[in-house]
Amino acid sequence: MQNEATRKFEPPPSSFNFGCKFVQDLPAAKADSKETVENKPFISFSVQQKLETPWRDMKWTEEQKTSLMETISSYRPRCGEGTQARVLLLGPLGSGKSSFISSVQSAFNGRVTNRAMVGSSSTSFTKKLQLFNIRGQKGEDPTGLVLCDAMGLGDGEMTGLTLHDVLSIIKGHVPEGHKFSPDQPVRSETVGFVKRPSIKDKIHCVVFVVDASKVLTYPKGLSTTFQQLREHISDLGVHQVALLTHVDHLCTETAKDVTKVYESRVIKDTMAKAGALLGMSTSYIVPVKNYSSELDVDANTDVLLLSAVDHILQYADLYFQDNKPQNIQPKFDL
Ligand SMILES: Nc1nc2c(ncn2[C@@H]2O[C@H](COP(=O)(O)OP(=O)(O)OP(=O)(O)O)[C@@H](O)[C@H]2O)c(=O)[nH]1
Ligand SMILES: [Mg+2]
Repeated sequence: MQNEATRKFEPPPSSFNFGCKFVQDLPAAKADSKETVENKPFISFSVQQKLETPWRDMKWTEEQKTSLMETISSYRPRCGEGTQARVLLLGPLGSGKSSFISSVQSAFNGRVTNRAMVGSSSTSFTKKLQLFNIRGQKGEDPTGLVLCDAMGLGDGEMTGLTLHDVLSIIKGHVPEGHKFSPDQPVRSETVGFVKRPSIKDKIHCVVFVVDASKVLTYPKGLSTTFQQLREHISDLGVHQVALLTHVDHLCTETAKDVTKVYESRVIKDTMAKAGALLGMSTSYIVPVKNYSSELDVDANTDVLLLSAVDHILQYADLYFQDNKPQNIQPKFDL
């Protein structure tokens, strides 16, 4: 096995960067996907839109919320004292990565807080690698979960996170607070570069975040980007799941009452399309509604958000199962 620590870290050849041009790939009339989506009327919950039986089972109860909070708060990776599961959120700009982090923390705090800065911008609003220790209820000690926020995947040739920088984060080389710049890839000379990352520094699960209301209008190149990312991330032994955000933009009934999410045909169909976009089975994808304009938390929205965290932790835990100390120690025959 190659020794990561002794190998000099060099940026890979330029062909390693994403070749796709995102918005530029689209014909002029479609280039502003935002406008196309925002002008699209809400899809009403007609008879055809409502499914006879929910496509996934979910308990929308206060007990379920409490139980999910306890499961998440008590989760600790089985990999030595102090290690937390580091989960990296990746997705196009504006897909809701920072909002998800803030929403999860809001669910635990019992009030809506803007922990990770949320915003809208023509380039990614988030520019730095930021790590968020998720805290349990009422400021309890940190849970075993750290959500990592980074720049959105590019919307042009020279904007957004490059494949090289994504892989550098996952391998644990990128220091917290590093400001990404597509023309300055992370390298061993980068300030704070972590030369010999330990398991604590690495990413243990990647979560792709896509906006449900844009799944059909995302540039064609995005699918290639996801495919490239998934191949390289899988090679590093890191499991991947996905979040389908903005489900409230797809279906009015779900916007009014989030418990309708698994009864909505349009959301179910969009999940399948998101699966095709990401190149992953829908069993890895969960819908969420992030807090955006709300001032107060809602128990059902919390259940959906916390279920997503539970789903993520199951896949993060696989990393620790796959990399148990006995699995990486050489075996000697005595
Ligand atoms: N209605 C609704 N709005 C959302 C949802 N998730 C995010 N938003 C809004 O979408 C916009 C972008 O959200 P962000 O969380 O900043 O997205 P991001 O992926 O972090 O974006 P960058 O940092 O620019 O890459 C904000 O105005 C959010 O309030 C959602 O599930 N529903
Ligand atoms: Mg952000």
